[in-house]
Amino acid sequence: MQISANKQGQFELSKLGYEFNALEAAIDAQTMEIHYDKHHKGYVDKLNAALATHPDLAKQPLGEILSNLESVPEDVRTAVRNSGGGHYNHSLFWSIMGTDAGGEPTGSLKDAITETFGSFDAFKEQFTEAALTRFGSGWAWLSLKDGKLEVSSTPNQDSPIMDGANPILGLDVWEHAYYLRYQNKRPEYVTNWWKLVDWKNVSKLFFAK
Ligand code: MN3
Repeated sequence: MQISANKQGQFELSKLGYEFNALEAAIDAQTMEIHYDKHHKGYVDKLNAALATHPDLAKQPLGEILSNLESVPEDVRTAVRNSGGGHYNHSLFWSIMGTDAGGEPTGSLKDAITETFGSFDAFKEQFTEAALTRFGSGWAWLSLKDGKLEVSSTPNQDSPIMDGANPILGLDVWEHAYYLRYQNKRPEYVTNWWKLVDWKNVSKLFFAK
């Protein structure tokens, strides 16, 4: 997914394609508002603060910066990893959820999932397992790496893109993503979250590989 800074070299909070209350089937409006306006915005602000001293970096798309973290100056590397990862991951997360959602993918994405995991249900089980076994804060992912689909999880705001993969579906399992409605019941959040997956947008990321 392509995320670039504006002409002033500032990364900006990505626009939501729906209202805060649109995802009530799994995520309440208050959680959405805090998650987007406070958490995600915080990552964007901290990323911009880190890049302010290295304006040349902001000329690259965020995905390129994150896939070459070792070439980011050491004084801002951790900040770029955490806040740049946070901006990238959340931008993807908002984009793969929607109101016309749930069910299963179709077409080539469905075929690729079936070929890789055996069936859509087997994929869903593996992804859910990755989300539930990620200890503490992190993410579960479906990514393309070297042309193949794979399920993984990452801690904190790390992203598969830091490891040479292209994430096309991501689930935020930080407590801030679900605690107000679900408290400690992460499995219930994950079960409900599948109703929000907009497979058309996941397919767009799949084909953008
Ligand atoms: Mn989050």
